[in-house]
Amino acid sequence: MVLKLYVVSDGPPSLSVRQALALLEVPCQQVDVDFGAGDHMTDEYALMNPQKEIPVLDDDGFFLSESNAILQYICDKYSPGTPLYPQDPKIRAVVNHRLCFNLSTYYANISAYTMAPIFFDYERTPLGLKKVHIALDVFNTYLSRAGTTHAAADHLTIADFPLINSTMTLEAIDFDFSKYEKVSTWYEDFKKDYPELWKISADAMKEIKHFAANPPDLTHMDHPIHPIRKVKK
Ligand SMILES: N[C@@H](CCC(=O)N[C@@H](CS)C(=O)NCC(=O)O)C(=O)O
Repeated sequence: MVLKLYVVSDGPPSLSVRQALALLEVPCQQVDVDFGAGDHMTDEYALMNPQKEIPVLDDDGFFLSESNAILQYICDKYSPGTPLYPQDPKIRAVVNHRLCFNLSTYYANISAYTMAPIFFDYERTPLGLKKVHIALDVFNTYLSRAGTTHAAADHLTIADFPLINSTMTLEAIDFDFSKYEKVSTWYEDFKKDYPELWKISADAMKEIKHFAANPPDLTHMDHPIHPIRKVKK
C-alpha cells in the first residue's frame, strides 16, 4: 500500500517531511488536513496521533507522528544508506543533535514568536524576541564551530529541512536575521542550491504571509490549549 502523509500546507514540520520524500523520490499520497476546520481535533484523528498534531505518516497501518521520527524512518526504511541520514555514528549523531536542537529550542523559540501570534491570541513580547535571538545565536555558533556548509555536515541531511523551515517563518514575518551571518549564508545557499526543495518552503511562506496580513478566523474552534483570537466582524 502506498504511503500516506497527513499534512498541513503551511506547517513547517509537514514541509520538512515533504522535502525528504521529494528528494528520495518515495511515492506518497498526501492528505491535506484542514487545520482551520479542526480536522486534527477529531477522535478519529487521535487514533493516528493522540497529540492531535500534524504531520502523521501512515505506512500501511503503522502510524508515526513527530516529524523528526518520520524523517529518520523514511530514510532507514526507504533509502537505507542515503547521505541524507549518514550511517557514520558521529555524523549521524550530529544530524540527530540538530534535529533535537530544532525541536527543543530553535523551532520552539522561533515559532512561539512567528507562528503562534498569527494563528492564535498571543502577543510578540520582548521575552519572546530574546528567545528568538538566543536560538539564532546558538545555531550560528554551531554552524561556525562545525565549519560545515550544511546544518550537520558538508552535504544536505535531514537536519537541514526542519532548520530551514523554522528560519523560513522568520522571513515570513520580515524578521531581519542577517547579523547571524552563518545562518543567513546557509539559508540563502539552500535556496540557491536546492530550488525545487526550497519551492516547497516558499509556497508555504506565501501562505503564512497571507495569514499574517489576514489573520484567520478560528472563533469556531474549541482549542484545548491555544487561546483563540476574537475577530471583529
Ligand atoms: N513536534 C511536532 C510538532 C507538530 C506540530 O506542532 N504541528 C502543528 C501544525 S504546524 C500542529 O499540528 N498543531 C496543532 C494545533 O496547534 O492545534 C512535529 O515535529 O511533528
